[in-house]
Amino acid sequence: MLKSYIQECKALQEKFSQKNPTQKLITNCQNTLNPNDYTLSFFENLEQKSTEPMQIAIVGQFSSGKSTFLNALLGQDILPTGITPITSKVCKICYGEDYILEILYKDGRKVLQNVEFLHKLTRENSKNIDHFCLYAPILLLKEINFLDTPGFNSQNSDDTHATLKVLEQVDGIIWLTLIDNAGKNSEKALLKEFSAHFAQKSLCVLNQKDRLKNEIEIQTSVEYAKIAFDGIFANVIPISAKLALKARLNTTEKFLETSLLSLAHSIQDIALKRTESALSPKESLQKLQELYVSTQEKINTQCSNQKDFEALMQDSNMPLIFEFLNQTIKPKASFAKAHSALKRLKEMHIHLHLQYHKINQSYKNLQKILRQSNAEFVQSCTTSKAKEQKIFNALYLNLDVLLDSLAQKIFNALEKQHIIFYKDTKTLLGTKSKAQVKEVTILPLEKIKIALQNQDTQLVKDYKAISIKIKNFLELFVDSIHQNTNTLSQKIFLWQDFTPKSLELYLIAPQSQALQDLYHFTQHCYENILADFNKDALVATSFLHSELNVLSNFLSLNYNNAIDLTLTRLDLRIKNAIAKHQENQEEFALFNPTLENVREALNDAFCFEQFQARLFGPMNSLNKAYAQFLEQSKQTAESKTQLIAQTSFALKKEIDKITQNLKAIRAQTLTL
Ligand SMILES: Nc1nc2c(ncn2[C@@H]2O[C@H](COP(=O)(O)OP(=O)(O)OP(=O)(O)O)[C@@H](O)[C@H]2O)c(=O)[nH]1
Ligand SMILES: [Mg+2]
Repeated sequence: MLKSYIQECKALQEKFSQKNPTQKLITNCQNTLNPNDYTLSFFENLEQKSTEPMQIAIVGQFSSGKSTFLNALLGQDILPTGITPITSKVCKICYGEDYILEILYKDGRKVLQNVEFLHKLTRENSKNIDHFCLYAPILLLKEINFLDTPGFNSQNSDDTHATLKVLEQVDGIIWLTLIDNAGKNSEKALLKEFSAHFAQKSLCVLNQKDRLKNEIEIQTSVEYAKIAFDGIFANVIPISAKLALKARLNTTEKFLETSLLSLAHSIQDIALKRTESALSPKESLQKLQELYVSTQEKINTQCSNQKDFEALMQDSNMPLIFEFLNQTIKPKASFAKAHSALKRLKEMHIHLHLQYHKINQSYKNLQKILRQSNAEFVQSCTTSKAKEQKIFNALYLNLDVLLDSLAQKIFNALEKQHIIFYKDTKTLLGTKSKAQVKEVTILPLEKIKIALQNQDTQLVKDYKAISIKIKNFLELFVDSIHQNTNTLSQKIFLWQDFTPKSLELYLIAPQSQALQDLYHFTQHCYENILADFNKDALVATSFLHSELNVLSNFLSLNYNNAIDLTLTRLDLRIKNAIAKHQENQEEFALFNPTLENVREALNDAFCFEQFQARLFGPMNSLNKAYAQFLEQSKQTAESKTQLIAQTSFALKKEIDKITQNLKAIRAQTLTL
């Protein structure tokens, strides 16, 4: 297996080393590019085109003598000719070891036939045929292929169509026109359509010059055609295809080809009859004698006519056509092949470069949107936070005022009572207890509790209202945050809509991986980009939601407890102080709560410090929620931008490869 692999590699290397520089460059370019960026047929076609013989189409009005002209070129009366429109299918004439006809059907079938088949064709029985390929053992065909085409201006528009299609693929044309009718406006209009494409590789042939009276008429027609077709053709040559064909069918080579073959047949025939004893020795000798004499006569005629046929050939002007083909077309053929292959290769690379550039640009546009989003988020959050912060602070101040009035109410409810305290004094007679009446503050616990915990009082209603306001504050925040993500979504959806449209114009490689990736990315824009920003918004919202819930629930569920706790603590403190004072008046003072003492007790029971920190402090919950959203969305934008940057980097690498190829193509073009 390894052996066959090595052999395969060697064969490939050998094939590669036989390639000319243009072909090598084509292969290099193909190897460099991403396989999804081109179709195999493009490079196969390109390489084939750069090696195959030059394609020259014989075109002109119907019955101008195109097929006769090609027969004269081939030196064979193969292609059917006639005074009505005859050729209805394109016939490509290429090099082959033998004369053989390949029929290429419209359904893709290929069938080999004798060349005589062409003469049996009718429009009816050739309906399913697309075109023909005629193989002939003529060396010129190794370098130039000719295409016989249906004539223009026949009544069948399909013929004109078939010819126009051929013109898109060939490298040059021979325009064949009647010498006494050349340079008509209709001809010029038709030629102008495609002549620029062929430039100096085209020839105008004025046919049937034998029908004009003399050389002066011929020259007049040539001059007229030269002016009429100015700039379109490399040359204008008057010929007679009919005379040329006649001359070519009667050359000494042709004579030898046919005579030697028939002589061999005749001798073989005599020999056969001799072995079968059908001929006596005398008869056989006589037959040989006759064959000798008739052959001698044919040779004599050929020798005496040879000069006439040579003159006929000169007179037909056909040698000028061969000269043009050999001296003008052939040298240009290889150059033209390489040039056209490089041109197509360059065009393909430029388009591909543009496609990659556009893809990259699309990603860059997205990066720009993401970068801008960050700055826009900061700006919009700063504005909305400034507004919301005032409302947020007001919630805290409301609670503060409410606790103040609660404190006042409790303070006002404190009562004074007179209690007798006994103080022991030591006398000479022993210890003596002395009674002393003192005014003390007491807390009518149950009475205040009932008054403060009555749900119908304005105070309790205000208190509940704060709880609801704190809970509802979240909506404001959610609206502001969504405003940010919605603006970003709109921009991204616009980008998503615009991206495929912006690429339509530059599509050369629809299967390109980079393009497919971009399409996939745009189709999944939400999952790829927006989902994470929405998640950031959700995380910040959830944070604030739980913060506000804690505060709001504390206020709504804990009011009675907090009041209980405040009053019980105050009462205990007062009672403790009285008890201690009872024990030792010097050491322990009575406790007469001030307004501040009451407020402090309320602060404690209501966890006021928590409210202060979460609603008012420098790092209050609103501040934290916004900071969290901005930080998270900044990180999200950065990670997305970085991801896109990686894609962009890979794209740039491809673009660099294409640029390198383009440089090599340009350099190779300069060497031609
Ligand atoms: N007198 C004269 N007749 C010619 C010459 N060349 C061709 N013809 C005749 O012109 C007629 C048309 O020739 P074709 O070769 O069939 O012309 P074509 O351009 O191939 O015609 P379509 O295939 O129908 O478009 C035939 O009868 C030819 O014999 C020429 O040089 N002189
Ligand atoms: Mg023809």
